[in-house]
Amino acid sequence: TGKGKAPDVFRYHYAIVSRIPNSFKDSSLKQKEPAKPIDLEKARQQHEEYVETLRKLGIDVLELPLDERHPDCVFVEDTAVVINGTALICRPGASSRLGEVAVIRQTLRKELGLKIVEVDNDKATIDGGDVLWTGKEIVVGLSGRTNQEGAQAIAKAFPEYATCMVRVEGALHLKSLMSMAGPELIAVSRSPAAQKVLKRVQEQVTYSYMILTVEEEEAANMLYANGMRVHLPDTTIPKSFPILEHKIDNRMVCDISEIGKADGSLTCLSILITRMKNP
Ligand code: CIR
Repeated sequence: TGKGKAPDVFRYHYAIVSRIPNSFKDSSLKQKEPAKPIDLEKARQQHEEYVETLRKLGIDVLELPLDERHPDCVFVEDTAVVINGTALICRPGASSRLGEVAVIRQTLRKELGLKIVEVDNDKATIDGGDVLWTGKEIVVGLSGRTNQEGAQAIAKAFPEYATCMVRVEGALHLKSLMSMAGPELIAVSRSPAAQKVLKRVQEQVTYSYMILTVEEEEAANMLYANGMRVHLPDTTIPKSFPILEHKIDNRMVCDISEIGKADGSLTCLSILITRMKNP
């Protein structure tokens, strides 16, 4: 599946990433109790390899300096949704993360010249990890981090696309359970939680998609950019790795096991941006 040239919506020229602060080790938010201890040096090394992977895809990567006040700042995906030259600045659902958006807003506006849209409802919360842009429409996960008011703000920010909402349970974000693996191709885990949410997605969407079923939940989050799929290594996803080897081409592997201990996934480590012609 997925041969041929990537359509323009998945062609990216810039990425924003944020370096990992020392506070990431002990103060980042973690779903699992007890949390596994994080090796900070290893996390930073894996992050550098992630940045290197983006550069190999021809993406110009802007690396923000680490911010000790924001232990989760490496997860930039949650702070803004960028589609078609417009950036919606999110209101992250975890209060410790609200302040992360300031530097992102400034970077998107000043360095990248994007049109900035703010959420105009104080009750709205949005984590970008709940926003699945399929290239044709937007699916918003209603999770512990993103609420209905947030989903409405997304629909309002991108009126040119259909937006639908699905309830997400048993996972941090919608994209913890599924992600784009190609044009019109959604990767999703076989897990009961993922299948339940997939059913809701299929009931709500306007367009139809092919499904790539993987085993482990983490395996369903991959980065589809510039015709490549970046996915996790066999050490993290032993059951899904052979499926990916067999079913998709144009693959690259990136290990973020240490960052994964704070629930990080491949998509959550960058904001990907397409250069618009004649802004
Ligand atoms: C958090 O709980 O907010 C972070 N520790 C993990 C955020 C991961 N974000 C994402 O997958 N989009």
